Amino acid sequence: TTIATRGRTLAFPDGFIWGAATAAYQIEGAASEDGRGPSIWDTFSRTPGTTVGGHTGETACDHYHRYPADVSLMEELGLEAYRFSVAWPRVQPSGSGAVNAAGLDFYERLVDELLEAGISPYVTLYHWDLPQALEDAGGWTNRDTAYRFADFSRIVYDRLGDRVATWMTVNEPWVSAFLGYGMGVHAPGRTSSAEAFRAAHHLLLAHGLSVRSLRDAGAREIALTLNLVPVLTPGQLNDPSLVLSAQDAEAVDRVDCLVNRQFLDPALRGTYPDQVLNIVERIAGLGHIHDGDLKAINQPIELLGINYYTPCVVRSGPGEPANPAYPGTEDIEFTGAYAPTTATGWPIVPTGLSELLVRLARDYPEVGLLVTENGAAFDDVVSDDRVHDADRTAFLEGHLRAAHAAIEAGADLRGYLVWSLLDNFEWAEGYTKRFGIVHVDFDTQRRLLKDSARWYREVIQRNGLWRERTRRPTLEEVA
Ligand code: PNW
Repeated sequence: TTIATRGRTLAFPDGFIWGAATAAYQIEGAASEDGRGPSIWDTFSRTPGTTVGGHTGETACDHYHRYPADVSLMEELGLEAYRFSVAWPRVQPSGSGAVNAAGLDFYERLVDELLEAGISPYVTLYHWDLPQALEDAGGWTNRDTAYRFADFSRIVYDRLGDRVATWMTVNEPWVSAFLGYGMGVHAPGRTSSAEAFRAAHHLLLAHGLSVRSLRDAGAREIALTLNLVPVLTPGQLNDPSLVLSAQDAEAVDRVDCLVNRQFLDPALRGTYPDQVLNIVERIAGLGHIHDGDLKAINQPIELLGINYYTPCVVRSGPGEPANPAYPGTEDIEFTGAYAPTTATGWPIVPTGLSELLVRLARDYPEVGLLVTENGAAFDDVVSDDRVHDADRTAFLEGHLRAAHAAIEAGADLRGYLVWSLLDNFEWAEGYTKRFGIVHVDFDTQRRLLKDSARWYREVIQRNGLWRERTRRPTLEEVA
């Protein structure tokens, strides 16, 4: 890829895709309307003590009713792509069998509205809202759920496949498995490391079976979306060329295997790393990994979706218990990074994105890359109908510069989707963490473009950044 320098513009490649992302349960609301069945996030968020303030996605951004105005907003921003997810329990209220026509109708209306506005729909088939009936039968710890997901994928494809070009299977299986079944901080709120590993494998199997059924039906562009995390030591944060001790190198490799390669390798190479198999065997046994599964998981795909927020900083720590989110990490210290943080407390490390992209391009050269999520929560303040979220703009600019550097280093990065279009239901954090480039007043449902959205619109228009860093406003301009 060659990138032209156009005057003062730091240009992205021609055809680079600019967009934004959301997920069904985080924005739709209308949780009990038009025949939608309950999902594990309805059950979980209605359980006292699970989400901040007891918040649920019952109403969220009311996008289910307001989608035409929301698509107009996207058009106003000049978005070229919009990634959203299909709520499985809207389409199949009990996760298998009967199809709810009203559910499919909604996504058809949304897709048509997007196409009319010239925006490409990017469809995620699973963004965490498992039908409760399937959870009652074991959820992702039950192998059968993977087969049900392949059926559901086909049902959605059959309705929208003539209009949707890009299909994403499961979003962030690591989060579903380890925060949902291991730590219990996400739905379904179970706390078993063994179940988390089984869930992870079945989510991968679901991906593979879904790719197969989408492909059979004619899908041409299919992606797996992973939360990918550069893993490094505190020393490497300051000096990337630092040579690690054998113990620190082992700590980094083990965490990298658990969070990244546990998913990348099966999907893109058809293997589990030995380090992962050893840990899975010790904690969960290997009985749930059947002959032929890795072959089923390793289906050719066109795109890898990368959700990047923050790196994972670790070093050797003899005697440390395992981090509950990462079973198998005994004797490793999770130090965190000494860096400014966002409102979720996540350190801001834009170079993590370039390192990640360059590494993926090197280790998995066959697959195209797409940033499917990147963004940040900050404590926004509305005044005079404006949100001066300079911190978010700086976050996005820093990460886009990092993405640009990775492209220059040869990474086949096709596009960038900001998380998120709208402030929304941020899972366990409820509505207290705002990731949107568009502000939402959850009392009135009024939308307001933040300064970051206006900035992003200009970036899209010029297909690039400014050579010089965005000028900070003077005090007078802020006043
Ligand atoms: C991702 N963690 O979730 C999801 O794909 C989005 O739905 C979500 O809104 C976004 O990132 C921001 O959080 C994550 O605690 C949630 O490690 C939690 C974690 C990671 C990703």
